Amino acid sequence: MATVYISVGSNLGNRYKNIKKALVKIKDIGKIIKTSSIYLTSPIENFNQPNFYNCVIKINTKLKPKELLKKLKRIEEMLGRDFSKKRYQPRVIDLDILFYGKSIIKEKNLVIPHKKLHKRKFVLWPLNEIANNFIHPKFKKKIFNIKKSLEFDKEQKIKLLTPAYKIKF
Ligand code: PH2
Ligand code: MG
Ligand code: MG
Repeated sequence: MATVYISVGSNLGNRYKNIKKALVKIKDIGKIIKTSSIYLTSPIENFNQPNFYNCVIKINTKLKPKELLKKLKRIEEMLGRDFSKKRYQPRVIDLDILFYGKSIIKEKNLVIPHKKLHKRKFVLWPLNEIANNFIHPKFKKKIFNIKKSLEFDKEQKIKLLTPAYKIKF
């Protein structure tokens, strides 16, 4: 059994419902242990797209990393994600594996820990809520310390939505 952190994002259609639907589907592939609040975040990489709803969840799963990736892609597909479009376009749902236990994996289609998580407020803020003491297996730094290094970044906007937006399981 592995403990996995997954980043969940949506900026197309009913963002809250999309996240909720994704979590319902994720329950079929693992046990959801924790969910962060949902945050309203400004887009990064492609600035010319709608704001995102983002959260992070912690699950326990028996699936191996590759199998998990495949199932998450399948869920994105079931929710109507259009894979024909080029990168960084608005998406119904995006499910990214952040950490798979303490594993470090470098394969063509799967890099764990997620390559950019340490640069992204939309990952670190919700992640810090549920895993502030988790140690990044590559950088050997705790999440709350990585988060600190981004606190002065004024470009990336992030706002906590009301606690009512926290999805409980
Ligand atoms: N995902 C991206 C690129 N930019 N920006 C925000 N705020 N939230 C995201 O989930 C996000 C993004 C690529 O997956
Ligand atoms: Mg992503
Ligand atoms: Mg993705």
